[in-house]
Amino acid sequence: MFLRRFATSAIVLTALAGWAEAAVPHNWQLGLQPAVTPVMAQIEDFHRLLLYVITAICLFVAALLVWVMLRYNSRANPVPSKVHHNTILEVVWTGVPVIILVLIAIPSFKLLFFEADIPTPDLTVQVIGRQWYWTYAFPKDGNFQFDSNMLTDAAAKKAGEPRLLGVDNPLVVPVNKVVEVVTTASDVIHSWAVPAFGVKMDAIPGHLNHTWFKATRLGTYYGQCSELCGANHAFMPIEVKVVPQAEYDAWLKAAKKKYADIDGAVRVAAK
Ligand SMILES: [Cu+2]
Repeated sequence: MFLRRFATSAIVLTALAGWAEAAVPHNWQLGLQPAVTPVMAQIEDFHRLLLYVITAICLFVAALLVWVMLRYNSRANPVPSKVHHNTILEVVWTGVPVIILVLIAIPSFKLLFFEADIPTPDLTVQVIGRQWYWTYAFPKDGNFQFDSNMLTDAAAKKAGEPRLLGVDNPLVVPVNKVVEVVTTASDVIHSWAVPAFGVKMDAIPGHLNHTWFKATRLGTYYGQCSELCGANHAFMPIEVKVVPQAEYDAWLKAAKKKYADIDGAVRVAAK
C-alpha cells in the first residue's frame, strides 16, 4: 500500500516537474529538462527506470535496518545468535544484485548504441570550443563560421534572454532534421552540452568528436560548457534555436553573407 502510494506520488511529482519546466533550469526544479530529441526521451525513460530501481532497493535496505534494530537489540534479544555462515543467503545476496545489474545493463547499452550510431545527417555543424566562447562552423553548407559570445547582464535583459545563458549569435538549426555535431577546440578541453537534447560531447584540441541530435520541437534551448576550461568556464553558454525549415533556409542565406569574411582554423579542421 505504502509502496504503491509512494510510486504514485513519485509519478505525479515527475509529471508536474516536467509540466512546469521550460528549456532553462528553474528554481526548485525537480527532474530533467523536458526531452526535445529522441535520445533525450530515451535518457529520460532510463533515468526513470533507475529511479524506481534505486528507490525500491533503498526502501528494502532501510526496512531491513529498522527490523534488525528493533528485533535484535540487546533488550529484545538478550542472547545473541552464534550463526556465522549461511551459504544460501550468501548466494542470494550475491546473485540478486548481479541479476539487477545485468537487467539494468541491457537498456543502458541499448541507449549507448542509439546515441553512438549517428543517422545520415541532414546538416553538419562544427562546434569549436575556445577560451571562452563557442565558434560554430558550417563546413558543408557554405563553409562559413561565426562566434557565439555570452550576452552581458544588461544586454540579456534588453533582449529578453535568460541571464548567463543568452548569447549574441545563437546556433540555428531546422526542426526534425538530423544535425551532426563535430566538436573540437582551439586551446583546452571544453564540452558542448545541451540538456534538452541529451547531448554532451567533449571538445578536444586536435581531435574531432562526433555526436548528433534531432530536435523535434521548435524553441530556444540552452546549455553550458561542461568541462572545466579556465577562469570564464561558467560564462560560455550555448544557445540553439530550433526553427522551421523555411526560417532556417532564410537564416542560412543571410548568415552566409554576414559571416562570409570571417576566416579561421575551421578550413583546416573541416577537410
Ligand atoms: Cu569550457
